[in-house]
Amino acid sequence: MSPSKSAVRVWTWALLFLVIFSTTITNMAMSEVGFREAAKKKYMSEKVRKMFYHAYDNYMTHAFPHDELKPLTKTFTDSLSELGNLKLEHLPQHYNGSALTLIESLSSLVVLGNYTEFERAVWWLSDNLTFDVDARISLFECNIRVLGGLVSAHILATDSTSRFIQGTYKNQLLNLAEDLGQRFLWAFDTPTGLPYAWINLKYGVMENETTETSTSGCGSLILEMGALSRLTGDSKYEAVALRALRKLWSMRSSLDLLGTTLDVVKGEWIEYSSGIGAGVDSFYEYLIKAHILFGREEFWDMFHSAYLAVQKYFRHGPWYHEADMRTGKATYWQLTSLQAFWPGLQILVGDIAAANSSHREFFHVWERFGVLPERYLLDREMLHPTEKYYPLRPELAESTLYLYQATKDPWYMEVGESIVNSLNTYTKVEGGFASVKDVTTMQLEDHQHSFFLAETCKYLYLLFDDSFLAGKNYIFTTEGHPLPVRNSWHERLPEAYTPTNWSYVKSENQAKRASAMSLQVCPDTLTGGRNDGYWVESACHVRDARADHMCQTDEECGIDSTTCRKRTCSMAGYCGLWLFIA
Ligand code: DMJ
Repeated sequence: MSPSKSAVRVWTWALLFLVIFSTTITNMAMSEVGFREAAKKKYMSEKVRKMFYHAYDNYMTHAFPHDELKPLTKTFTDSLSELGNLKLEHLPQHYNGSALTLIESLSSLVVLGNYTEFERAVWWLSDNLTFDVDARISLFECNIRVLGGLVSAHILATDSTSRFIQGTYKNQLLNLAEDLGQRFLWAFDTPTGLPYAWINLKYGVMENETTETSTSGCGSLILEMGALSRLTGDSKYEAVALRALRKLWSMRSSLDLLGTTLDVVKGEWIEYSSGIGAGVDSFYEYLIKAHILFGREEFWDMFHSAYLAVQKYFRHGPWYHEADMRTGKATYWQLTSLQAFWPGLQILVGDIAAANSSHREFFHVWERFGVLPERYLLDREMLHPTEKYYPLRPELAESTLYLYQATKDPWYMEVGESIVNSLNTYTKVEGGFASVKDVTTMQLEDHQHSFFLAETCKYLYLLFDDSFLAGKNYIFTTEGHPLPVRNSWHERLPEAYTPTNWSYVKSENQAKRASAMSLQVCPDTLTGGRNDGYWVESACHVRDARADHMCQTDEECGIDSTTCRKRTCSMAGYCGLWLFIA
């Protein structure tokens, strides 16, 4: 062998060794990272599990079967009655609660894998719960918390893969849900079809009842009422909710904006200013989620127009202010804690960049105060003088979960960890978890809201342990109750929802684990009916009409996905994104 040949052979072996060595080191490092990440998830999910049970056990000990726990005094409040009414002027004399927190905990118990307690709760509710009670309730709150809690739990109890109740469960939760749904129908008996905001569960709409409601009050009923119809085979629940939603949508302005409050008898707006927070938030959420759950294009069309209008008139960088629905002019420059759900919604439509940037801002505010204040005045850079509270709301945790599911960026787990630590530091007391009255002093208030168990704990747990989502496609109601996306509930499954359409869902296994939030549901309409795997990043993004990006008119350029502004066609025939960066 010539010296040069042997030198080549030595170098080849040396190179081979180097490649194998570095691959082994990289693999070891990667499995080390993977191992650490898995250990962290385990540790954090256990921490959240303990939080849930601290809240739950204290409720069961000191408050059950009343509605919610007062954790500081270890007593209870029958808060389903008049929930959402700050004036509390109609408090009933003979109402002793409806076990609201237990109903709200049902789906969380399943997410945590505690079937024994779930089953115990189901039997207790089956034997004891009645809606024939003299209590004035908010249609919106009772729908999302009670009807949603019961319908979701019924589905979980009858799921073919469920390990419990099989055979012995005789649809008791569904019967209760139907009884409640029947009572809800009283609210819809108006000349417009828009429902009253308040009904008495025993007597229906009371004399001289207010005719004022909110956009979310009449526009966020379709998931629960629709699910009730699909489950019972009785279409009337879905029909009234759909009629109300259509009426509401018909009241939009020429800018595709809606107000915040309206009169259900006159069918006229009362408050013309609106945003994406209180009084409106879940209206947007239910349009896209109804599209996902029922596959109806009508919901997508409403959502798409409404979403574009929000991005156009409310959005200011990563923030969202309020605007007058008639003019689109900004009214209030405020961050409200409820707005923090928006990045989660943006994940469902694939607007990841926008979701990420808003989520970061909300998290900065959380970090600054330790929790998220109810209202922060953006223009004056100060807290709202009276709304400095944090009632254990879930919205930031919710968006964090959606962003993590969509990106798998471990940074979102750090955000989750920080939220968990704040909750334990500032709000945990011996008798449960207490709301924060004032974020500047961290003074507490004697109230553990039921959504802390239905949503806050659930979203945080799923962030660190998503085994509940494996092999299933769930959509979460605005109160965090899971509803499965079923072919049989779809008039037509949105094309983009089919995993094979998504080039990045590579293996069978991945496809099975993909959930609505990680798939980002962009209907096929956005792709112009094409089926070539072309992926639109954002619901706000209108695809350039010409594949080569050359254009003749501005109309052919569509809308940019991150700024949501129209692109312009340059003299040379290129769509001018650069114009907006400048
Ligand atoms: C919950 O009841 C629901 O998320 C609702 O849509 C908004 N408010 C609370 C939680 O903050």
